[in-house]
Amino acid sequence: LLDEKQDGKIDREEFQTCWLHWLRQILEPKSALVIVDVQNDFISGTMSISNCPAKQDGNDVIPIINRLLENVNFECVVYSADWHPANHISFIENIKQREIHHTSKVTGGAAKIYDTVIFSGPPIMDQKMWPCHCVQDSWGARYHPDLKVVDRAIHITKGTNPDIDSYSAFWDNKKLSQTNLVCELTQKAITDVYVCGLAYDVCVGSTAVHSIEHGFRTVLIDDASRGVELADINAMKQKLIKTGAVIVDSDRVADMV
Ligand code: VGL
Ligand code: ZN
Repeated sequence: LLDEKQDGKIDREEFQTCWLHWLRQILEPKSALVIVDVQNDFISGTMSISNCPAKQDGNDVIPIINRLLENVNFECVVYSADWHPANHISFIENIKQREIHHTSKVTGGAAKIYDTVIFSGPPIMDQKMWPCHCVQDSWGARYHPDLKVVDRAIHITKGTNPDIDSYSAFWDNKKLSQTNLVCELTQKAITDVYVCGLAYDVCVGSTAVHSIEHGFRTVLIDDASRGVELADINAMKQKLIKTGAVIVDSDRVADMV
């Protein structure tokens, strides 16, 4: 930049932009904590991750997240909730009622729980089958009662379209529509996004990937997240690192914010 000027000086406007704006942003991060899907059904309800292959316990994230909320001064706190209508495409219970052609990617035949099936279109779609969970307004869809919910938080519901699943708190799985999360974060001039919650390899990971795609510095809080399948958790970690996210434990976060 300096080399381009004959007199070696940068003009006032460049100074404003480069130094006051960008440098301030680098030196003064504004951080958001995004708490993904810490809902009853994922902890002790129909889709308890303790029954899932990795046999992790969703309860474990609650004290860690509560401690972060008490000890770290986040600019804003976001809670997301999986919020499905009863006829949602991801529920194995609905696979017959929907009367659409499907084949299991795994067996090529009738789908079982946790199978990925291909639904005939439009749009032709890969969909992992889950037990009925997080039905709108049900007990299972509520935040776990022990989770601290701070005042003036942003609450995001997702997965409300019966025909499209939505793992991330930003986009649905087909990227056909967005929640208003990116607008909310942009309005607050958020630079850094910290993601945690349930499930690591599904909604937490997807949210972090989309956060990076939106240009936020993105940090996944490892010990404040629990997942479904060990192989998928590890694959998600690799993807996150490759995409440019940082993975840390919660005791590091206070120093970063
Ligand atoms: C989730 C599976 C299906 C999650 C939501 O919150 O991780 N997983 N729907
Ligand atoms: Zn869901």
